[in-house]
Amino acid sequence: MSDNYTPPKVWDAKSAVGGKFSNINRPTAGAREERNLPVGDHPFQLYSLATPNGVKVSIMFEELLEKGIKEAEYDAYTINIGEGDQFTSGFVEVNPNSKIPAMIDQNNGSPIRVFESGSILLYLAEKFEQFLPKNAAKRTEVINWLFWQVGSGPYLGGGFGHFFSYAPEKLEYPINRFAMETKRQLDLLDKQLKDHKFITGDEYTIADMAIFPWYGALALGKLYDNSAEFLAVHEYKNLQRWANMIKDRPAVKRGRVVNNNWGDEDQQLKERHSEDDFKNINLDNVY
Ligand SMILES: N[C@@H](CCC(=O)N[C@@H](CS)C(=O)NCC(=O)O)C(=O)O
Repeated sequence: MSDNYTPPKVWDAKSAVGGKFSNINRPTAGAREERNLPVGDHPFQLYSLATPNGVKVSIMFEELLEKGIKEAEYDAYTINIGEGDQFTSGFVEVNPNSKIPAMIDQNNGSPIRVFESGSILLYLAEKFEQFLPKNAAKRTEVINWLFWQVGSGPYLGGGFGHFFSYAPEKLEYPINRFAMETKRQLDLLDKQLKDHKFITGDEYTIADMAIFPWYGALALGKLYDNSAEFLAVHEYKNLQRWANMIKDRPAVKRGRVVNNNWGDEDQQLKERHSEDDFKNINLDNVY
């Protein structure tokens, strides 16, 4: 790699190596291996990993169950994206885009596949009529912020987080570019949360569930080593207040450990099939 890169006339995949996760990247879509996914007995099958995008959905399931909605019972299986599980034929049938999270609603024998974290949150919110207001203006505002998160998150994750933590060398230009945008997003959320208890008002909704695992975790110093200091996240007081409120929700703590396969053993629930599975998990310190 050099400081003065001149792009060739036609890009060549062989030259695009380096950095965390680069070993699984290829410029083609589709299955690389024949392998079926496991299927449990519950109405919903979740194929995921405890990354910020993944935990949005496990938090939603745990919040539905916390409300006593037994029809939201789910089996969760870990998709190890570092090992390429997302490129197996079974996973690609559920999500042709090969990214977690992906879900099947068994729907009494007429399965419906749902992929993209935002789409899954909306699907479950509509199915159970929870965490999404019925009033048109309020509902639209929740969807505005849900789409904001799925559109903005990649600047934080794929942009700032990638160049700050994962890239093979520290490069000033992309770190500056994405730190600028990330700080702007943090300021936006801080301003929004100044006169709103939750993201869109007095109600906790799927917008909070989508935004917390990224921007809440960043504000709490749980994303990308040393980034909290670098981005001075303590300055965003309203965001801090909201993040500290959301992190203490029991369903958020449970959702965070589902499909977690790294860190302390007592915070890893690789498969989740019932509430009993949390018995050996320490939920005190997950965020
Ligand atoms: N827009 C997608 C993004 C999903 C996504 O980027 N998932 C990552 C993990 S956080 C993934 O599966 N990466 C595997 C890969 O890129 O091969 C969503 O919100 O669901």
